[in-house]
Amino acid sequence: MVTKIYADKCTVNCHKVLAGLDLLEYPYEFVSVDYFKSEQKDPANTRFNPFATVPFAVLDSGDVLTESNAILMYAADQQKNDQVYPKDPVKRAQINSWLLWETSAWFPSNYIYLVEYIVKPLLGAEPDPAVIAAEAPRWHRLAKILDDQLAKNKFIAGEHVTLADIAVGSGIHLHEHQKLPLGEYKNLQRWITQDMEQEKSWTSTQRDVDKALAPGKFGRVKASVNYTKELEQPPEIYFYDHENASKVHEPGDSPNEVEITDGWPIVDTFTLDKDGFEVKGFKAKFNNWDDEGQIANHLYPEVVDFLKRTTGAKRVLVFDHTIRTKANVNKSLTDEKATSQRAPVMLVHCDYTSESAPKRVRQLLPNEADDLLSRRVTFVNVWKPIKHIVEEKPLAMLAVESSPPEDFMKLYLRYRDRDGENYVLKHSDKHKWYYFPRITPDEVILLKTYDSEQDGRARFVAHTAFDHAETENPRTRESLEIRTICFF
Ligand SMILES: N[C@@H](CCC(=O)N[C@@H](CS)C(=O)NCC(=O)O)C(=O)O
Repeated sequence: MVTKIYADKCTVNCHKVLAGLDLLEYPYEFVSVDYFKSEQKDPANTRFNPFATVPFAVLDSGDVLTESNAILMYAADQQKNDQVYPKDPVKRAQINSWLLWETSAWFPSNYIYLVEYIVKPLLGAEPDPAVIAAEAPRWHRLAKILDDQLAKNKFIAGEHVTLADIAVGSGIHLHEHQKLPLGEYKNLQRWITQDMEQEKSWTSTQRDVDKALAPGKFGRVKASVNYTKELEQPPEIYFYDHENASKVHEPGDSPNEVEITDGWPIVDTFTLDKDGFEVKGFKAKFNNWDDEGQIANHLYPEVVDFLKRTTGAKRVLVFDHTIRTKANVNKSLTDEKATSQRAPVMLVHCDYTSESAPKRVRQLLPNEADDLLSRRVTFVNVWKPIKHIVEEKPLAMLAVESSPPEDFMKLYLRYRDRDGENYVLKHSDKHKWYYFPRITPDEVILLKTYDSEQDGRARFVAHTAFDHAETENPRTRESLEIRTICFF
């Protein structure tokens, strides 16, 4: 039996535990307790936790832990994580001091802002300015203490994130909506908005908090994306020097402003069959991104297993990948050499056409192609951030129901030894776009670029990177795209 965590993902102390367990990579089973329906008071839950609070943990021994910080301390010890919760007695006592301060002083003060500015409006009541005015002097005293500490180090207890950061950060996880006056506390502000909010464990668990308590945080962004004009001369790209290269109709000659909707609140509704894209958790064991040569040997087999499990395909062939890292931001799309290393593609396109996909199967598996093509075949890209969350140039997907076949045009790719085909798209006001801001390296976007079935399933999903800085001074997008063929 595995540890069971009873929690409501949106509350402060539950977010604290879920972010901390993710950071510690501690395995657990999640049991939902709806805080706003007061399920923590149900006898089914109070038989474990008589305090009638969430979170609480039921360990495999049957023992129960009812304090969020105690759950994290226990998990850190189980994982023997000396960085997140050091064994050194002094360092540990210092972290414990911050954990106790958080419970006794910091959380109660921030909780008042949370109740006034978030919980009351959600329940249809008005915030009471007198309550905030009464709390403000204490809050400022506490914020100053924390700000001074964060002037010394990147994180509360040094250069690495520890349980102290997870616990202290959780009290202000909705700082904008809590209307916390962070402005004068520059170190505190830097720590929460950059260092903590760039931590993948924090970011991935924060989404459920935002969804429940700060729905306004999700929204739409406007961005210009590069469509292609429908001209008599079809669009082409040459990947080598050729006399015609200068005379072609280049794709991407029709930039248009579009609205792109944050897909996180409805992430579970997207499926490969219905939408042609979906987001899944995928913690690859391989993470040696600086040694590209290792990707095929070590990561491809993980991807094959993962796709068999998620799509039900009998066989999966990984045939190519593209890594986009800092080192190749300035590489042009038509760079002939090292085509596996490129900058994000700022062009609305789909990687295969109804002709080029089967052709690719024949090129890759000539002896088996007839048999394989007699059954269902899909091309699926596995797209994932590497190293850190995406802070700029996210990937946007075009909803299939809003992009009929008439909007797709063939783009001819001229290579020295062969011709290829992509689809590019002409603009339409009906297009509906989605993206997944701040997606983490432990998640993947599965993107279908071809399906042989023509029974109404999504077949071709157009997509593009677009300019949208998520964070101040964003880190360059570093991502990996693995191209696969799934055989059913
Ligand atoms: N000391 C507990 C406090 C937990 C706590 O206050 N939980 C809140 C949600 S964040 C709760 O369940 N309150 C019970 C209630 O309001 O009925 C811990 O840190 O785990």
